[in-house]
Parts: sequence; C-alpha cells; structure tokens
Amino acid sequence: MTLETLDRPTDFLALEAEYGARNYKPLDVVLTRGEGVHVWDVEGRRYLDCLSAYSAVNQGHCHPRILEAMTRQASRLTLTSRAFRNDQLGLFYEEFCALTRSHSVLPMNTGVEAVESAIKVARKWGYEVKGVAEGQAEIIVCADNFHGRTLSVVGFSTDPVSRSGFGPFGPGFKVVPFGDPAALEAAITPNTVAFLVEPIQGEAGVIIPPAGYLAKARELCTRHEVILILDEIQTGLGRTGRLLAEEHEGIEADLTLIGKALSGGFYPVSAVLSNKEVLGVLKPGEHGSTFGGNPLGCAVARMALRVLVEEGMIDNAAVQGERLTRGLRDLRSNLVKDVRGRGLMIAVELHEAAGGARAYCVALQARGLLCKETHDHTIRIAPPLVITTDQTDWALEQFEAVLAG
Ligand code: IF1
Repeated sequence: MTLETLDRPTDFLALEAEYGARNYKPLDVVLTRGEGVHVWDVEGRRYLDCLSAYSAVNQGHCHPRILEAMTRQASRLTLTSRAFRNDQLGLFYEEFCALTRSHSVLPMNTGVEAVESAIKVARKWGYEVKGVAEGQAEIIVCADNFHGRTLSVVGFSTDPVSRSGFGPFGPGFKVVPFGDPAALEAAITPNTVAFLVEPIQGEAGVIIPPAGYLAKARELCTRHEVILILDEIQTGLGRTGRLLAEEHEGIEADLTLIGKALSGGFYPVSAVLSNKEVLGVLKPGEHGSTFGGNPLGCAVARMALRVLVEEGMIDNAAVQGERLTRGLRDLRSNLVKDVRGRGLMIAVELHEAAGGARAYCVALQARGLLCKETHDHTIRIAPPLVITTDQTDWALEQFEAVLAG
C-alpha cells in the first residue's frame, strides 16, 4: 500500500475486516478525536465516553497537562533502557510511593506484565523467605477473575472464552470462589505463597464482594504468611472514588498492581507496588523490560498521578458515581435486574427477557453515549472521572430513554 492511498475516503470497517485479526467485536463507531469526557467519530458526531478505554483514561481524553508532559519529555529523551539511568525514574518512584504509601516500585508496561511480575516475585519470595520447597509454590486466585491475556494468566482463568484452546498451561494455581473467606482459608496450605484478587471484579460484571471480605482476606494472609496481591489495574487510581479500592476496607495489600490510568491513556505504563520487602527478592538480571521505567513513561505517569490528585478527580468520582448510581436505580425500568457500583465503576444488569445488553449499547450509541456490554446481559458504565454534574444528568436522560419500559 502506498501512502497516497491513505488519503482516499476510507471504509475503516472494511479495512479492519480484511486485514485484522478477528479477536474483537467492537461497536461500529470509528473514533478520531477525544477531549475530556467526549470522543468524536470520523463523521464528526460527538459521544460521551462511558467506557474510558476500560478505565485507562480516568483523567479524560488527551488531558492537556499530560499531553504537555509527554511532548516535552518526547522531545528530550524517550528511552534509555535500564542499562543506564534516567532522570525521570527516581522522581516517579518517589512521588508514586509517597502517594500510595508504598516502599518500592517495579515499573513495567502493560497490566498483565505487572501481574506476571507479581507472580514471579511472590514465588521467589516463597522459596527464599517463606521456605517453600523448590517448584511447589501455590498461588490462590478467584473464579471469574480477569488479570490479562498471557499464557500463565489465562491458564488460571475460569472463562472458557479466554482460556480454551491455548493450553497446555503451567501448574501452581488454585481457584476459589470470589467473596468467600472460608473457601480461601480452606485452600491455604504451607505451600501457598500468594492470594491474587481484584478488589471488585471488573470483567466478571462489576462484582462487589460482601463487606469485610478483603479485610478478612488480609487477616488470613497475614496469619498464614501469604502475600496479598491486589490487582487494582482497573479499580485503582480513583475509579471507585478512592485512590485505591483497598481503602474502602481500610487495608493494605503486600503487592498492588497498577496499570491503565497510570498513564492517563497516553502510553502503556504499569507497576507493581510493594508494601513489604517482597520486591527485595529480585536481584540484578533476574527480571526486567526494555521499556519498563523509561523516561517518557515515567514523565507521563508522574503527570497522570498529579492531575488525578490536584484536579480533584478522585472525590469527583465518588460524588458523580453516587449520583449516577442513584439515578440509574431510580429509573425503575422493568428491564433492569440490578444496578451496582462503587464510585464511577458501575454496572446495569438487565433481565434475560431484555434480550441482551448489546442492543441497548447500540441504542445508546445512536443517542451519543458510548458504553460496552460485558458478558451478555450487563452494561458497564465507567466515564472519565472528570465528568460534571450536567454531563452525569445528561447521561441519565439517555439511559432513561433507552431503558424505558
Ligand atoms: C482486553 C476486560 C476490562 C484488568 C485487570 C489486568 C488487566 C486488565 C483487572 C490486564 C485488563 C482490559 C483488557 C482489555 C479489556 C479490559 C477489560 F473486559 F477484558 F476485562 F477492563 F474489564 N487486570 N483489562 O481489567 O491489563 O495487560 O490489558 O494492560 O481487551 O483484553 P493489560
């Protein structure tokens, strides 16, 4: 293909269908621009984004201060590799630790790399500190988890769509029901090194565990010398109305996984935060990444964290989340089975008789609001945390119109 052919009127859907892997089924909307809570399609139509790239753009699309930090750093220095040092990494560490009250940081890129890294360090900690016999380490995970797409991670998924056909998988994982502390306790053995869990299960349909579950899990992990790993890749950085979802239960994880909004959607940046000396088991050469900790990513992440705090986005998520959830509950639509959420991580589950959530997402799209179904019957609603009261009320009007009945 020559470059000129890119200038002709383009059938974007046909191009994707012809050349792309078919691993997604997106809504048929082709976006070209974003600003704050809004995105625009190639025909100039404006939409309120109620997905936020699965919570990666909590700070709103193309946040001007993050853009400025990115372009400034991009014109200075982008990548050094970790063979050399750079003048952004230490500052990123210091600011991120101060904000989250953590002791150390392992920088990576995508969310699933943070998950993989945590699994590696938890196992190594198990062998070197807890004294588990080599090769025997067990990690407990929850049914209906979503932690990413790599082989080891889909190997302990219970979702056949994510898992089937990709084996063989490695051993070392045990699955327990989510929200059940007794099942967790029963699964712990002397070989258990870690319990990996999402504070709220996102992909499973915004499943909020019973009150006290995480506190109880914290207590069990401490008592049995098990590392508590919280995957806050989706729940973290303000989404639930707190900086971290763990704060709702007043606990601290040993390892916290952060991704997505750590870059405000500009660039893949993830990290493992360590609150115990677990990361200390890694010695030079034992783990790494070409791009992890690069100066561009660090500069972007520093500003992404800064605007989240300085611009009051976390409190706004709590306030608007409350308003949106209450408004959705007040719709009293016959189609709606359940409305649940914390902060701006919200789900509307429809009755089976409604015929599936996808059609309602398409109807919302026609009214200028973008959201995505999860599984068949649930609409996931997660706008950028900069949404205003007027925009929240406008969104509610659209939900009311589409879910009337
Ligand atoms: C896709 C879902 C959301 C995550 C948690 C780790 C990761 C994710 C809790 C991995 C990623 C993404 C992946 C994206 C869709 C999206 C998703 F529907 F698949 F489940 F958000 F709800 N832990 N979630 O939610 O992070 O490696 O992707 O950076 O299409 O796979 P990643």
